[in-house]
Amino acid sequence: MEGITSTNPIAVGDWVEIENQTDGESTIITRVHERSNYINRTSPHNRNQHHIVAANLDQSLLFATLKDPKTSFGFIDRFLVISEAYRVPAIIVFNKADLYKKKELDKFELAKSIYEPIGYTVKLISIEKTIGVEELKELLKDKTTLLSGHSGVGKSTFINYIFPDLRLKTKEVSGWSGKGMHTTTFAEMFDLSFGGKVIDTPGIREMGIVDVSKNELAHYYPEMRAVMNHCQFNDCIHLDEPGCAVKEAVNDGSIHEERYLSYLNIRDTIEDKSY
Ligand SMILES: Nc1nc2c(ncn2[C@@H]2O[C@H](COP(=O)(O)OP(=O)(O)OP(=O)(O)O)[C@@H](O)[C@H]2O)c(=O)[nH]1
Ligand SMILES: [Mg+2]
Ligand SMILES: [Zn+2]
Repeated sequence: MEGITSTNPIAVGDWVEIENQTDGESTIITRVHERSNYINRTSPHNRNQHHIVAANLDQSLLFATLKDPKTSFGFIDRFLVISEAYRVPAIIVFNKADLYKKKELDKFELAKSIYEPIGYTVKLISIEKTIGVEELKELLKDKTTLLSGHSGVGKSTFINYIFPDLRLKTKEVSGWSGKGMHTTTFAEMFDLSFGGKVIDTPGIREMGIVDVSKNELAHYYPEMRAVMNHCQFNDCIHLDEPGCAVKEAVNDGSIHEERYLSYLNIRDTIEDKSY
């Protein structure tokens, strides 16, 4: 894609070949093996650059919280679109259950009712109170897993739970903004003693979508993908075309309205380049 460059030609998770230099001190990377997949997003510093978050992933755990800080469904949807686009299965984990009152628990139930029927696993955990964390740990076995989410949602706290000797830096969510300061500053991969690898990453504020055009966005909503071949026009973009199966499904409630609204929202934020 013209004008777009990657800020990191090598990402965590890449398999590389190295060569020791004759000086006996330095090592150079001579080759990066082809990636089975990767997650790419716009660089937080420059919209025209992209940043490969990680490569060769079996799954991603999206850490979300409904309190301190709040993760919006819009953010979750952007993350899911990216995961679909790069074919990385995503699991949504709501952490800090110990802080949830009725309002947050209702919100969690709503999330479950939106995301589970369309194929995503949704979990409620509290690392603080050790609720649900053992089961989550089991999901990591023999897989390479990316941990993602806003800053302050507990990604490093989860890694510390798995590796008690590691003592990664974690930090209280800063009070004034409700958003955590970024405590983890670079992506790092850890080998699990029971098989598999897990990658801790710095918190993300915005999931900038690259490599997805306006017109293919609906393909990355599994529930839309499932019905869109019944649209009257095969170039239907599900806005207000006649005979649109997606709109029909939204009207009869089989596609959740929140998801359709997020589709419209995300669609608006995608710039059409040379597609
Ligand atoms: N109440 C509560 N606090 C938690 C829980 N899990 C983590 N925290 C706290 O949340 C704060 C942020 O946790 P971190 O693990 O640093 O968050 P992070 O996602 O790694 O943040 P970045 O590295 O900035 O992306 C810390 O003060 C943790 O102790 C939980 O289950 N309940
Ligand atoms: Mg961290
Ligand atoms: Zn349609």
